Amino acid sequence: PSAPPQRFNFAAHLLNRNAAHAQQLALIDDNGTLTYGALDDQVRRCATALRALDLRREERVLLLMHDSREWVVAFLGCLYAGVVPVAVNTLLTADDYGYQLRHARAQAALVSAALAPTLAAALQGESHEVRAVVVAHGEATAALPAGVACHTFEAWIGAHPPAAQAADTHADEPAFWLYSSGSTGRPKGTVHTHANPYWTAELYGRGVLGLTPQDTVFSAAKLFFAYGLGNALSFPLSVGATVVLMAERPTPPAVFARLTGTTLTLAGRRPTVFYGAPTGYAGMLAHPALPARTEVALRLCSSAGEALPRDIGERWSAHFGVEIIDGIGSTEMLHIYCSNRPGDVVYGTSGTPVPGYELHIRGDDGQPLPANPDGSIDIGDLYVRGPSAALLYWNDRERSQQTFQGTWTRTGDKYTRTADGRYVYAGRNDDMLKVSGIYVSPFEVEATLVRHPAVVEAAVIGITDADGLTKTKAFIVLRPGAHASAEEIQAHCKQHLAPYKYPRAIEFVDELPKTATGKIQRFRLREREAA
Ligand code: 3SK
Repeated sequence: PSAPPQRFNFAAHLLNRNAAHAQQLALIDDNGTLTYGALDDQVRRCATALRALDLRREERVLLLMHDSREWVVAFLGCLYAGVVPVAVNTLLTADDYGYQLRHARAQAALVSAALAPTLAAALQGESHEVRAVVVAHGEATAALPAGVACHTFEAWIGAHPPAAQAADTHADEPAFWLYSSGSTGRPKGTVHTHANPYWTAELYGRGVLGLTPQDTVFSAAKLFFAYGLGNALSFPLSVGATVVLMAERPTPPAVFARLTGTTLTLAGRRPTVFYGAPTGYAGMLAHPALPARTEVALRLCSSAGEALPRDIGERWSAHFGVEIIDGIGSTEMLHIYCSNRPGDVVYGTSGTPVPGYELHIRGDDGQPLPANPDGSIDIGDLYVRGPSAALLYWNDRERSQQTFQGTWTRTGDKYTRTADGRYVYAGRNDDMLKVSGIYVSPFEVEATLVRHPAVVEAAVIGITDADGLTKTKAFIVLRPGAHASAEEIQAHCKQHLAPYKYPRAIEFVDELPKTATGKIQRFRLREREAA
């Protein structure tokens, strides 16, 4: 594909690409549908409405919404206006949102009504700069602080005419942020440009998945994840396909209802492309209501988030007669840069570099490891080079420099390469754990565990379940004479942390293995589990 022009606005690019088929369905969510013509109208109205809030180019707006037509309109409206949406995980705590609002210096927030109470709690205190909140999917149910104007999404958009012109943005100008977690410290504000989603859509959405206007796509991964944003926004809208959006959690029954087209708004339309994560595929395969092959219309499935165990891929293909295209991507690269290919899938591998990206496996000296005589490469650190890398982590020179090294990006993953050139995941080179495809820092969980009054010390590691997937396990030392059940400790974590971070298994121990200087030896716990 050719590079985008120097003056390039990704939202305007999507609207222009679809101008000729205004009647085609763009979005189907739980409450209704939107054609490409109506999407164009709403995005441009949203841009005017944002400008009317006095938001200026490059100012940030928090986007905290459940997947819906409004999410897409809000995101593209911001880009069209040159305002920068900061799309955040809907599963976090008020404390997390408070940090993100201050860190991004968000001037406004766009929120689903169900999430408005958490946002309102995050807005307590003086240190944020939010002047307006726009509530979608109902009315705000919680009082916002004085001085913060409140609007209702539909009326707010409806009150403004469509903007005639998109902001004249540069292809390399910040377009949006996503937050990426690290093993320590606060999450990193990862700044992406207008050109970056263009590249991922061309190189992976079109180049690898081969999406066409005839496709109907459905992603279990939500839009606030880089994976979901490509799956259900940049890729399908770049080719004029139809997107199915779902607000609720992607439980097996919820996903089955969409795959079989049995919700009210789908009315029989069935996705041709499904994107999930390994834990979701494993959960569906184990579910008694798994639809028959004849009930779905899939031509292709995609997986990312963590390495797809071979057995899950093989069982899914045997049942549905379609391949799962497993790949590896990152928030920093915006989407998948190494992937299997339709018709050329080797389960248990992440495939080969997506054309447009280059990979290195580097040794401890930072140099690419030489290939062995048979062409294989031993284990090392994976680096990637390609046109969709983020610019930087906001206000964090140190971590930016560790990750974005000139034209190369350090992925934090360890990989090997087979003799026939396929990349095989071999773990992380930091302590991060991927649980259900989402990063969890063991240190953050440990810090929460020791806030429980009965806990003296805790260590959290990743363990592998029967499906070959990673789950968290906490080893806990209780205070002498104190009592606490595993369920109570888990409830404590769900209360003080984003609930998905709670440890799935708990073992009470008398002491934790430590070095002579008192450092917890997590590797000994891992060895014990593996034995
Ligand atoms: O986890 C992944 O493999 C991934 C894929 C696409 C986009 C973002 C991520 C983190």
